[in-house]
Amino acid sequence: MNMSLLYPRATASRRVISLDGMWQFQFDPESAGEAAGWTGGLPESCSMPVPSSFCDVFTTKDAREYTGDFWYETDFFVPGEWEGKEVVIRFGSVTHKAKVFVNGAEICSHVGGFLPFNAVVTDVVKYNQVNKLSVLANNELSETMLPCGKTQVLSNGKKVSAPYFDFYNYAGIQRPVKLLCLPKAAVTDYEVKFTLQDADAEVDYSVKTCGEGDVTVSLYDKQGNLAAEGKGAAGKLLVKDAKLWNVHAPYLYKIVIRLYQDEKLVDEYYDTLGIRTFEVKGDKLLLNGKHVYLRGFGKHEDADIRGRGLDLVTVKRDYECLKWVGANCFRTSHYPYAEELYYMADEEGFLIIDETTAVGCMESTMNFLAANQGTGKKLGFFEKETTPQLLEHHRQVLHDMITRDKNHASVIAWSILNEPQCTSDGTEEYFKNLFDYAHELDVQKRPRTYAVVMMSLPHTSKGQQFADIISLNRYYGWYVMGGAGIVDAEAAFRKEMDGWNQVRGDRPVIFTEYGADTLASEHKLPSVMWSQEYQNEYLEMNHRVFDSYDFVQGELMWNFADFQTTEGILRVNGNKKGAFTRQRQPKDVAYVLKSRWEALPTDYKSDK
Ligand code: EVA
Repeated sequence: MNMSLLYPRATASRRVISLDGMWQFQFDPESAGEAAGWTGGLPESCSMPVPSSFCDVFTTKDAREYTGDFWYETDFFVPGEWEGKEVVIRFGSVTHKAKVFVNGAEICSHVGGFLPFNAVVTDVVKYNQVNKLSVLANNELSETMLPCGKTQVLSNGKKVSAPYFDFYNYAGIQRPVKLLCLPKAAVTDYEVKFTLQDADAEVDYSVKTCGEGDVTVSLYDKQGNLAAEGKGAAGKLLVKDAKLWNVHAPYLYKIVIRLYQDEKLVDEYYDTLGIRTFEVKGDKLLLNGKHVYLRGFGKHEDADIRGRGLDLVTVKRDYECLKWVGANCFRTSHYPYAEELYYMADEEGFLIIDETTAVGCMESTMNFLAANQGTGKKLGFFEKETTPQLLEHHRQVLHDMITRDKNHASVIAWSILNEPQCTSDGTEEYFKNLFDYAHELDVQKRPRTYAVVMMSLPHTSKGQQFADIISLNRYYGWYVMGGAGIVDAEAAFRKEMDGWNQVRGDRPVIFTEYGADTLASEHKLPSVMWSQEYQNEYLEMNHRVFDSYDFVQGELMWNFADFQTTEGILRVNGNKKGAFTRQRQPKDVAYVLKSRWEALPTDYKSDK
């Protein structure tokens, strides 16, 4: 039960109580809290909302930039009638490390800040009483954990985060926390795969349970009518006249899984289920056998004050903006997002490229110097002494992401890394391990990809051989040959594309990033870099290039909205490549995208 990552649902056999709200919070810079007995109560705490990042709610720089251990604490009541069942506290995420205590007893720990985990507390809670939940968290970055980075110590002794990635290292309990009561014998997971036959669909399912019992699986249509039924932990459902899930036209069935012991119902779990197929065929992407051209964005979970904390208002606004601008797809750059977002993509008919937390796997000047001091030897990022540790963690993240997200109709592909250093020898072994593992874990065998950094060129990248879709992050006209040099940028871009055409085999290429920083306050005629006019010109140049290569099958602009990064000379209080501002209002470029994307047919380039 501990490992079940099923999204919490209240049913005849299950109870869910939200623990979100105002908790208590305290920094622990000396890492002394545990020894000092803080699990019995925080000595000098302040209030802190859950879910939220802690960083931007404070008004001092020390608090915002705090790096190290910190504590969250709340009280919760466990109903007496739950005795004899399994009681679990389910964290949507704690960034980046967590150790959980209940009534002072250590329950579990977890590493990785963007996926759920469970604390089974059946034997430690006091029933019909109030209990104390304490979480010791830590937000330090390292090279053996994802995302990669390191911690630096300032001359005043304070630690600060040095991310190897371009987004602010927001931390805290950033997603919902739920108290669950589950039956001892229960459904722990299920998976489905689809075959379409004329108007009908076959749903191959398999269900995992803890405890023996008889399983039934029922599929209901939107009106609540039974559409198909199966008996046994694995089997096939035949859905007559299946209504398919589609882009912007989603149809969701309800799947209900029941577990019986001696003909008595002991557990019931339900989920929404979209029936669809997705595959790469030659250089085309096919949804339900029909060609689809991707258009949309790389996104972030990022908003004013709450940082990376789940905020349903922002989630709703984002989907409204995505629909308005004519997008059909986004990438969860650079980490798996909150589950609520995937359910909404299923409901709204959006396609998701689901990305792991593998960002920053790149030899920066900083880590290169530290790792190779004095040796003069150039080591690749995947050839370090610590690489086996990183790989183990990466496998865990991939496992949990695919386990959590595999049944969403919206999820069409796995992005296994973002911009890794993939020109050195260690790349192949590291990549093969993960790309094979993704196929092993996913019964639907969704295409696997990773976002290829600028410096990785068609003939130097050792990673591209593993990708089912080649995904490029390219900034011709921004980081290179910007401004008046955009003419040369276009020529260099085309030259590189000709190179990809030589090595791609019969695979599609999509753009997972292209963009230019732009201040919503700036206009200039003629354009200069950072002005809205330049962002428009930059995009128009990129689109011209995309339109001239038929094997380019998607364009995900960087970024949907402006977002917070670490401060520095390359960023004006954050990354400003958004088509929308951080407050989700359109820049001029959003209208350029809207008129292009609304005019492009869904199956753009299908006949070529
Ligand atoms: C950028 N470029 O420079 C973006 C980053 C992103 O924010 C990248 O994948 O190549 C990264 O994280 O704006």
